[in-house]
Amino acid sequence: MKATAKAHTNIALIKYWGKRDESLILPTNSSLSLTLDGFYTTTTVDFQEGLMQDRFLLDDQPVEGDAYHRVTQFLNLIRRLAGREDLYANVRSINAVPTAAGLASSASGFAALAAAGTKAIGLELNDQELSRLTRQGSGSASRSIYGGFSEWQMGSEEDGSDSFAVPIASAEHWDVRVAAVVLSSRVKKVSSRAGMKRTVETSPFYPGWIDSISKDLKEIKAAIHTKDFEKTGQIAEANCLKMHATTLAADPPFTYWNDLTMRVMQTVQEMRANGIPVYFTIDAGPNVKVLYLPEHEKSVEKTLREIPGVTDVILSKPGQGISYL
Ligand code: 2P0
Repeated sequence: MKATAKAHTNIALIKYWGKRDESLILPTNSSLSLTLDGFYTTTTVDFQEGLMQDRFLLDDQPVEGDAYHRVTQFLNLIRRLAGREDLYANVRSINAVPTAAGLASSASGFAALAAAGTKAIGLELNDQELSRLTRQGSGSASRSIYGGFSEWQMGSEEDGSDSFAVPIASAEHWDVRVAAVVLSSRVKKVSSRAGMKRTVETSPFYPGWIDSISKDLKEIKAAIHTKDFEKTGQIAEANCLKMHATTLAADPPFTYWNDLTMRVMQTVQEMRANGIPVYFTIDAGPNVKVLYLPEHEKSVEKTLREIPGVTDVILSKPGQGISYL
């Protein structure tokens, strides 16, 4: 009972920042992302009779500890859904997500695991059901079921039945590019899980964040549909700054930025002042992702690479949703 699936990671333009239920992974706000072609995970799940426990190989290395635990917990959900709690699996994942790029490999990782695992055990889930299940592995992964732009609708049910992602526009709809600017491969000090929890619990700015989401979402969806790059970029950049502002007001306060993060942000704003439409967004780490259009690729890449302290710039197009190999 074996299946292989490939999933791409995604970059949030409207950020997921906060949970209302930590075990079911239910968010306090809806979010919207672009799936990226350049970063993906390929996972094979092989359920076998007679195995005594799950085994998880990541890039051919056996994984133990927390990461192993998250995978077996997620396989438990699949086993329970299929009524096959007697089966264990060999799981083999290959990550084509440079960890140093600061793009969440948990998004592509759990999306590929969910797709391969459910298929291997014989479940036939539609995209919505698959997204809802994937959400319980990692929130942002729920959006990686689809290619192009997708929205994770937070839902309101306590059991999470209405919290899943839906497609907004395909990868073919609009060729918006993303440059991942690599600054640092240091392990982040505050994980996104811990960071969002502290922010929800202590930041006086958090209610302001929540209040602003529905307007951002409504406006960015309209801008994506009409391919209004300036509008899309402005909303994404402002949404990112708002998310990061909430962490500065947390107790104890923290930030994911370092000096180079600021430098890249300023360079992006300078490029814009010089007439090149580019916008930044930043997740729970110091690296910056830059949104641009294909016609500006050469100049954007060159300018970003010239910033002292930038170690790499990785370019990506919109990517596809889940596929089975
Ligand atoms: C996002 N991030 O929307 C936001 C923006 C980081 C900043 O989703 O706890 O790994 O597994 O649900 O999805 C990172 O958090 O968190 C994240 P869990 P996840 O992409």
